[in-house]
Amino acid sequence: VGADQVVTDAAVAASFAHDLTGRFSGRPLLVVRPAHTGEVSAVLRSCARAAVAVIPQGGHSGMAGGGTPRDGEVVLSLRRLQGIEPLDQTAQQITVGAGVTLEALQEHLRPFALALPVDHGARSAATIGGMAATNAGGALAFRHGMMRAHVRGLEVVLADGRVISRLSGLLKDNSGYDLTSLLIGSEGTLGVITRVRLGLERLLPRRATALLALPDIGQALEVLRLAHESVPSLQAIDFFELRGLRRVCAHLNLPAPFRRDHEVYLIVDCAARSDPSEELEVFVGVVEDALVATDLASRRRLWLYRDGQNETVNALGVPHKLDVAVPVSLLPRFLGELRVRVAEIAPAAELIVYGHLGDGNVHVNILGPPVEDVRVDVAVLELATALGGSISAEHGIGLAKRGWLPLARTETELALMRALKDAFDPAGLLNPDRILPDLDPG
Ligand code: 2HG
Ligand code: ZN
Repeated sequence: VGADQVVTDAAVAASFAHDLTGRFSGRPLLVVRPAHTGEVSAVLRSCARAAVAVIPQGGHSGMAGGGTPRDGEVVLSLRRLQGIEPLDQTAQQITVGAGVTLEALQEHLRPFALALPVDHGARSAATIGGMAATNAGGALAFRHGMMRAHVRGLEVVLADGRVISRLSGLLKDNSGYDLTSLLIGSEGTLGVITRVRLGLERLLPRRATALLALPDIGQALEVLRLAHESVPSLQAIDFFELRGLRRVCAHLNLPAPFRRDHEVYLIVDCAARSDPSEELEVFVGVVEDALVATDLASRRRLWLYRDGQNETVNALGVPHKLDVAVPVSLLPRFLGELRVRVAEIAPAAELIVYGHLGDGNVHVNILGPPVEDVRVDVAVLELATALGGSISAEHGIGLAKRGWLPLARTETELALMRALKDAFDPAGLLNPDRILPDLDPG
């Protein structure tokens, strides 16, 4: 890759070695920055020969320790894989290098009035390769699905350097097992994604965003029901609470959005061919207060109250960060029991909760208890599981939750996952110990 693309200087390597939450960090052996698939393949062959562990890394905006090195691992940074291939306007698809950021792709596609219908607050850092490897979700997922729904093909380098490439973009391809699609959501444990073919959607020109104030989460579900019934332009419906709002306003120096406080807030995003704000009138009478914006700058200002939550929490300390999902109708019960359990275990803890209402994805952030004290983590994951939910909605398992995977998966499923890992990476050098828990010695 050239000597200048191998970073051994500890101070420089450190910038690849600390995650956003402040929870995970390591001292990598080195950071290597290949520029194309051939170089990725050569790097992986060398690492296999030397039997060193490799951790593939994109924009490093993940929150589960899936992309943060531990001591002695080689960071394989994919950020230089920046190619954007010509847009296929007939198929409405595009192939891009793994290192292209979501924001760069959005800017590239805007003049064509097209977009990848996956979006989230980390758009300036997150790369398309990393988003495919983690099956990224975000606020549009309840309407458009997660990354998996939009990946039409992948090029992947295996742990021993062999390359598989399925980039023709066929929607219909049932010629045997769909091997590359196993890579989606595999968090760098099965292979390294180098190119991604994406299906795109037409950008709808007229937009409206509403910030709605509500007395409780039960009423938020009533808004969701109404939205499904009579707001066909709905693209996103996220929620947050008063405690989080107060923290965001203080941290980002924002004015309170309404004259008085409310318990729960929803941010609703709509897109259509003609002005969708009229559709929002259906909420009058159901909400306690509302603000509506149609121009980009005002819409962004409203979203800051929601998208600023993650940054604000991280600035307050190292949180216990639990990304879970529960069936939407059980959200009031989940949030009620969550508060009781956390108060029992850690009475002084601060609980900041927000997330994606439409798909029951709750971001539980708990500040106060030391990171090693995992009693609150266990309580949250067990509660979500007991209600038929998931221990990881959109952030993945990484290092953060591998010990708890048996809560979510049966022995049979875990055995199949281990067999897949062995088939793809028999020496166990790719992102070792991420996702899969240690084998029970008994
Ligand atoms: C979001 O929805 C991100 O803001 C981050 O998924 C979630 O801060 C979090 O826990
Ligand atoms: Zn989220």
